[in-house]
Amino acid sequence: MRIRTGHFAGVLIAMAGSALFANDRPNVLMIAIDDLRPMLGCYGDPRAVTPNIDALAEEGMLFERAYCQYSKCGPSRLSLMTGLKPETVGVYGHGDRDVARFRSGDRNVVTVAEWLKNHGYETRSFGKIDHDGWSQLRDWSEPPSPGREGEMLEIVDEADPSAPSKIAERWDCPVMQSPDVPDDRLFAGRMTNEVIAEFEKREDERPFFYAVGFRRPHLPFVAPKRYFDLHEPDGSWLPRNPEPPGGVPPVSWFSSDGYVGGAKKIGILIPVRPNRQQAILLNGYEMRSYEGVRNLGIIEKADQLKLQQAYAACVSYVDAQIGRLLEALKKSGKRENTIVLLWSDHGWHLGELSVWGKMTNYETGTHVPLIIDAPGKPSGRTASLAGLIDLYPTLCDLTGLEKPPHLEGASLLPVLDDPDATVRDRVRSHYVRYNGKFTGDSIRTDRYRYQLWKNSEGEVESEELYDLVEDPLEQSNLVKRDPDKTMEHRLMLEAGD
Ligand SMILES: [Ca+2]
Repeated sequence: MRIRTGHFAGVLIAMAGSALFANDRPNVLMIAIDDLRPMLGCYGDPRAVTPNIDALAEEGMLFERAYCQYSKCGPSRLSLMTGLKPETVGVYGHGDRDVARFRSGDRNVVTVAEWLKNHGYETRSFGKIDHDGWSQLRDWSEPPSPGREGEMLEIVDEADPSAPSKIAERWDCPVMQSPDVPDDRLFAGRMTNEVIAEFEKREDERPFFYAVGFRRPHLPFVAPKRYFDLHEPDGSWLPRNPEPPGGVPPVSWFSSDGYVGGAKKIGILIPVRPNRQQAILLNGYEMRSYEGVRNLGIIEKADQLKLQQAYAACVSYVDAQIGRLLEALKKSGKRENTIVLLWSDHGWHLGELSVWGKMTNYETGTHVPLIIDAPGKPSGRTASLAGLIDLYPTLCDLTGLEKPPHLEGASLLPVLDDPDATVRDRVRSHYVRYNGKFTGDSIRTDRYRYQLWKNSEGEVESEELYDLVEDPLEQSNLVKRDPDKTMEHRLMLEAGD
């Protein structure tokens, strides 16, 4: 069943909001983790060592079925911050032209940060919140503190790990490093120190909205050695679905289209329409663009395990920083009156469906961790469907603010009050390949995932339906076997939401 917030309920919420004085509103600590699939203990992943996020999940509400609206950093974050669907924003790239288009267009709406700022909040941004270079000064009470330019590519000097870290050259950057260095030799530790110092010295009377963005486990997988030592991958870590579903064209699962130019420079041609075997051998080019991974061909199992260990190490490293952050919040005396919100911008394939990376509309590409710990709300877990697009209206409700009229998501407040409640019967994800040559739309419903890819002529390139109860690994496309269920989902997808 789909529940819509009626006009009357909206008026009540707005009235409740206006009765709150600005200084009585709860603080918000929003923790963003880059490229984190739900490889967390609290999501039941036995590979994870994440005690601090697990503890936060115990205190808050864990959304078992939360999904991004776009499986790539910039568009996903723009959607979350603006409360608009990626296809409404219309920005799919990370280039200067894309930023300029967003800034100059009528979709440059009030973001959730600016909305809170306009309503009396001190708003601050640390690390990666918007995509690098995209932050809007008007959103924040002080200029964002993103770290050094290119901080994503932070590595240590292998010859002298005790030297300050440096920024690697793209395409020459090692895919992983495990230097034996203190946590704050690397960005996540340094940034956490900075936020903790702010908590310690803060005397501002206003409620705060602190947005803290960790850049790992995004590639390159660099973390202090002790976090690597926490993990000993074995064969059980390898994906059970390393092959794409049979008969499904590469357009749906081939995620290397953003790397055509770079690959060409090293003599590798990435075709627009590879056949299945070519696509498998070239898939995951985001990762292949780093040093230490083969440029072509299936990643060997021993290397897969090393990559998995490195990814898990980065997750544990970030988890440890989140523990420090939450401890500092507690010490500041503000924990009880602070909403803590934790999300990742999209999922990440660790070899599932031949993909190493993001940029698919499958479960693994779109499923994200989402935890909301709000004062006065019960702790628990919910199977209610949720999207990152829902966070803006949810934060409005939790802080007692009215919602700006442009929002396209649904407030998760009913679910925070009752984990059995639902606010949506589908979550939509969108993806555009080769600058618009192919566009994919997908919906996750209670039981199924449906995908439809079309070319720029509007012709169907791929149509897929997976029963996630019978086939959670998305190996068996039901489109031919179950035309009725397929049509039902196609109509739902085309109806919008
Ligand atoms: Ca990302």
